[in-house]
Amino acid sequence: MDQHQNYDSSNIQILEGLEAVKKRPGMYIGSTGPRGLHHLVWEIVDNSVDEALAGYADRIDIVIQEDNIIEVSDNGRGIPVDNHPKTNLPAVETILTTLHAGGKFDNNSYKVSGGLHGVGASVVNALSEWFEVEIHRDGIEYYQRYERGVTQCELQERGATEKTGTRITFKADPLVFSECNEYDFEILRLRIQQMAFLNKGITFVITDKRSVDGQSQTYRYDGGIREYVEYLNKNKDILHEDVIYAEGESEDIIVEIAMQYNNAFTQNVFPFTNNIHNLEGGTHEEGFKMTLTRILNTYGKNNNLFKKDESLVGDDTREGLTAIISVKHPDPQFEGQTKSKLGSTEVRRVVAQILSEGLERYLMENPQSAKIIIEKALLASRARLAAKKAR
Ligand code: 0RA
Repeated sequence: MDQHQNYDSSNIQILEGLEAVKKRPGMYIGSTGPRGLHHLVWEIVDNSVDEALAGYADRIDIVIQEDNIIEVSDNGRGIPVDNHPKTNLPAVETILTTLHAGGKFDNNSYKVSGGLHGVGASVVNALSEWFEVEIHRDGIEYYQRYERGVTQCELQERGATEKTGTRITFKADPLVFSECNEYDFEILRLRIQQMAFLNKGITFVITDKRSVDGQSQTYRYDGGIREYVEYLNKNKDILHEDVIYAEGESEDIIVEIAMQYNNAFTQNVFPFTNNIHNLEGGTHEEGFKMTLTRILNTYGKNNNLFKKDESLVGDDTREGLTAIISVKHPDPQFEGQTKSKLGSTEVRRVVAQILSEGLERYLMENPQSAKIIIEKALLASRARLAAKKAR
């Protein structure tokens, strides 16, 4: 096949891909209502988060410009611009105009983006009235523009630059998002704050420039999910000062757990996979619960904190508990009604192993807190048994 023919055939594939997205946007972004509209932002932000998690970026700016134009910039390496052998187009153009092109260029990259939909920037491009990319890389500033996913000009060199990074600016297509084209600052702000908690050390700045008194918020949590737990417990009476924290990596799965008890009776255990909250739980939550129950029972018995025949069931160990379980998995499997339940079975034992080590160590080193935690669980256990007896 000669170069020209190759170019033509891949060009046709690109157009077919874009048409599929435009025909059934809901299949790619869930809906064309407010959720789908906000989903466009997350698709773009996720790519910058991946670049940061790979260790190349530490700042991401999200701006809502006038007319609901979204601008997302990062200080990463910049999307590659070299010619891609298959399409004979610059890598950036291939990524932004081809369905599922992401990841194909960089096999050893550890991708965290791609949760429920995780369809990539080309889908956002296809569903945008216009879409522009600006890349700073190797001392050169590059620029390209697309309309409804169709390339408008060759990748341009716009001169010299000192910095590196990527800026994407897009306007959601009003013909697609006909009922809703207004971004809700609160929705964007809350999710950005959550991303900042879940990805320690990255600075996120979100700015709303739609009105004269526009607002801006900066989030950066070096303590990550430890600070998330402190934040969730901030109006509660905590039972021990320091947040219990465990982290580790095994079988390519990164696990972080943060937990702290308060004197209330509700449980707040939030499991995440690749920065997405799993409302239906899954194997990470199962591994967490069974290990917490096992370790607290063992500790209580070994340290003579139980009256004879006493033991804790799972629910006893979670009264007043605030916990975040965050796993980063290169290829997670989901199940359940809304595909929000983590099914990957290996995660259960990886979480169990990492929590066992971390929690055992914490209890050993903090006997005062350990005693308070066991007593809290025993209180729950005794109340449970008393209620049962009364019935
Ligand atoms: C190096 C290689 C690849 C992508 C990037 C850097 C990169 C992409 C984005 C998107 C937003 N900001 C970015 N910064 C860097 C190619 C890997 C692939 O094909 O996904």
